[in-house]
Amino acid sequence: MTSLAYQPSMLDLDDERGARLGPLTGRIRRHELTHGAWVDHLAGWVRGSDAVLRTLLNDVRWRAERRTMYDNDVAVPRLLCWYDGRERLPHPVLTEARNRLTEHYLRELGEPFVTAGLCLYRDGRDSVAWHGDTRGRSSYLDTMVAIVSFGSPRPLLLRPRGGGESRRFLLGHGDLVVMGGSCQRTWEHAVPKTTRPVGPRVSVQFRPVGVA
Ligand SMILES: O=C(O)CCC(=O)C(=O)O
Repeated sequence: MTSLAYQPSMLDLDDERGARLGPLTGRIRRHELTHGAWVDHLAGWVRGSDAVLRTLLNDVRWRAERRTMYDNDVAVPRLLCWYDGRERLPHPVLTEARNRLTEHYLRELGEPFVTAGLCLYRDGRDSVAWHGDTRGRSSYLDTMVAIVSFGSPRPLLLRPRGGGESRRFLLGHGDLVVMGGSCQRTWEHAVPKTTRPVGPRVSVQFRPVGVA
């Protein structure tokens, strides 16, 4: 799957050493939000991310889903693939990322990251509407959702439930964000559609068991 709009990362162009992760400690920056929510952000955590994108586009068994909206059956505007923690992830750097995130956050989170939800935004028409990941334990407990992004950057917007100043993180090319604390219950997030020409972006979300 290719796109004329896709611009490779300048950081990745001359990277011949394959995909690898940079350090987290001392590099990842915490943004405190309201109501006990926070977002950690680290740009370019995965080096060599364009090669990972190519593997994900070619090897993942992407699934189109449909949902009912106002009595109509509509296509979900992105492709999906879910790993429940038992299957091998589609690129070894994802397994390493999950291990490194678990190691880094274990004291604060109290449990490992296990599941991986993959979403493919094929172009600017794909999107996800405002929501919190509130299925499961995240509806009543603080938790974390870590997102590693590959491909063309798209903005992840966050806004407090009930109103207030929103935040924007442009995510692609190996960037990492971790939404933590009460973020899934007290804030919402979205990736809006855009009319700008953008290539594919894959979002990989790591979550603890029972959080969705
Ligand atoms: O594209 C992203 O990184 C956000 C994905 C997301 O919010 C979700 O799948 O729940």
